Amino acid sequence: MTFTVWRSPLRSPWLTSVLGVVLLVLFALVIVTGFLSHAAYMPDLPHNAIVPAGRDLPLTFGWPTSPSWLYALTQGVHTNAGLVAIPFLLAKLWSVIPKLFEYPPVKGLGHAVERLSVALLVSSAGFQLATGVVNAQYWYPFKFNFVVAHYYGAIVFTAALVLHVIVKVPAMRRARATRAELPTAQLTLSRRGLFAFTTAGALTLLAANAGQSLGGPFRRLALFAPRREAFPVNKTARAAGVTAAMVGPSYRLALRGIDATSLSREQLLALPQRTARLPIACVEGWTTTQEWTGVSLALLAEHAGAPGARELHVESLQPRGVLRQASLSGAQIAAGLLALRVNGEDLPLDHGFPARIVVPALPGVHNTKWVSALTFRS
Ligand SMILES: Nc1nc2c(c(=O)[nH]1)N[C@H]1C(S)=C(S)[C@@H](COP(=O)(O)O)O[C@H]1N2
Ligand SMILES: [Mo]
Repeated sequence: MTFTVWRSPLRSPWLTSVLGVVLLVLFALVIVTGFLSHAAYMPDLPHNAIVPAGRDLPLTFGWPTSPSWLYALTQGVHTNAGLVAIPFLLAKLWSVIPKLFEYPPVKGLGHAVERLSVALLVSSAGFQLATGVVNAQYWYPFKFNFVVAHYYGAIVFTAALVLHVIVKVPAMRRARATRAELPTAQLTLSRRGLFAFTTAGALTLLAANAGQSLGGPFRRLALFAPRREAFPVNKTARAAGVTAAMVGPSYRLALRGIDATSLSREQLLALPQRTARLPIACVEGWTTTQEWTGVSLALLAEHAGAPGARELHVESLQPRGVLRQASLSGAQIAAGLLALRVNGEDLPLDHGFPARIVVPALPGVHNTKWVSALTFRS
């Protein structure tokens, strides 16, 4: 028995299963790129752990340093596919809403387990999409750590989705054969109209966001993005607690390896300089590519008496917060820069003056600004 308020003849197992296939493709993209993003953080290195390494899935590997736009691509796909999924998820929930009010609510043990797994799937999908959307708005309104919660949420969501697909494959097979002709007289919207409406919603979200993921001139077109300028500032020096006095003439970069030394900014500028066009690509799904100039990290490792170092611990002048330090792998040391200048000028304070890390294909979060110390380990 169902309530008669749900009268649309558009609802059918066929419609639900078609929307399910679209969502399966989108969610597969979101899940794969999401776990790749976790691996790109290199949580096996100290200070990069977003969940304790002993309690993590064994999914980390040596995230590559080329092509330089690799993280911009994977995270762009992750955030944009997630956004596009929202209208299709809403349409699919609409297509099955009468089932929510089914009577009796539970028909037996199997039915109870199925309903519970659907509840877990819907609530975890809602949690992942909601936290993802506010993160893509650079908004952190909750008390918990976004990255940790979104990661644990992803594990629950992935498990619930796999279970749901296994349980529903037979029903989907049956539904494909049941595409009935609809009684056109009763329709206020055709089936084609429903798909057009849902797709239009998805394309609107995509068009309003994709520009910040593509970067360059496209950033201007991202109407839903909070920052549309070509070279945005994520966290200002002021917000990080970095003052002009801290980066004044008394600034010295501490270099530790076998030897411990320190270099002034003038001494850093006197070393051989390298220039490279490299992106900053944030977990929030935006990217910006600029021309960075500075000293290669491999050369600084030699200065610290640790040529070919396998690990680098980077610390910032920033007094507090988890983002004041990060670790890089041997491959990232070999490919990375300690940038002193950008686009031919001194780094602006908000972009990390006197010196910041820039490594190809690295998530933005590890491109530490206002670097105070580099410790190389072999
Ligand atoms: N010291 C420090 N470095 C930092 C951060 C920070 O908060 N503190 N934010 C990181 C993050 S999350 C990103 S995406 C980039 C953004 O670089 P931008 O502010 O130059 O755009 O800087 C990274 N470096
Ligand atoms: Mo970031």
